[in-house]
Amino acid sequence: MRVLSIQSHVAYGHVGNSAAVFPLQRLGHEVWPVLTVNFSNHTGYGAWRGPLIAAEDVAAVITGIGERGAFESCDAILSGYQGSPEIADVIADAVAQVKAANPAATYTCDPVMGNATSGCFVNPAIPPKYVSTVIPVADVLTPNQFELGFITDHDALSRTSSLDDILSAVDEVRALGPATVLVTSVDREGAADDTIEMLAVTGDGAWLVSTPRLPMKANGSGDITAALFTAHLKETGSPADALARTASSVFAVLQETLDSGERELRLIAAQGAIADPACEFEVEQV
Ligand code: PXL
Repeated sequence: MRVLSIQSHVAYGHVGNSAAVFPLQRLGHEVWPVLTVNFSNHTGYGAWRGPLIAAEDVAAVITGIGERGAFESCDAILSGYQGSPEIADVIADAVAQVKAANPAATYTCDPVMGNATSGCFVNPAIPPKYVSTVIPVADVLTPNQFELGFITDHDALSRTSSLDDILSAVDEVRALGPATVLVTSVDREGAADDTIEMLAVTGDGAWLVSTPRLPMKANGSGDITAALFTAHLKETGSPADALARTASSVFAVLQETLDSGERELRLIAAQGAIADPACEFEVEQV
């Protein structure tokens, strides 16, 4: 598979493309990373250095890839952290260009905005652009539960939400365009306190997987989740199998990170669990 991945780059640590590229490569896929920012480190540290990449420069890099005749062989487009709101138009344009060259290509949008613990950590002009410009052209959307609430104006999506509340927000977001939605960090009424869930919904049904909740916050876990789910869904064609593999690998990376005591994801150390997911967690159709 060949993946055009439009996301942030950090020199130190693992978020954005600096989280997504290696797992895709480890699974045997070719990745064309296009950078939206070139930061020293992720913004969770509260301080960082380095530039946002101007929208026209991001567009130029994508145009150059197209001029190599590469779009015909592009199987998937993946986008994550945008940096500035203008990048949304560049992404939508890239999706149109790739799909014109290869109608079978799919676009996965990870609508990076924030999370339940930190709230919204991106430029406030970015979330409306996701809704107006990017989400309508996405085939797969991978919000965490907080982002799903933000997109659908269900600010009330929280630990007290029921599975039905979450499923109806997913229906709303699917009506905007994406046929497949993966909700991460699902934290809902009725689930055990020591677990966290991922929910995949397509036109054919909904599947839930539950993993132990680890006492940690790891920047970049959403970025590897979106990348792995995209790759496994393309490869298997099965949302349930893609969910089982993704949950297994992400849990293993998080467990390895927790055990190490380090702040950055231990992606390299956990590469075996990326290449060969144990699929130890049961996926339940709901
Ligand atoms: O994990 C999302 C992400 C991506 N890119 C950058 C970030 C973050 C989250 O902190 O700072 C640059």
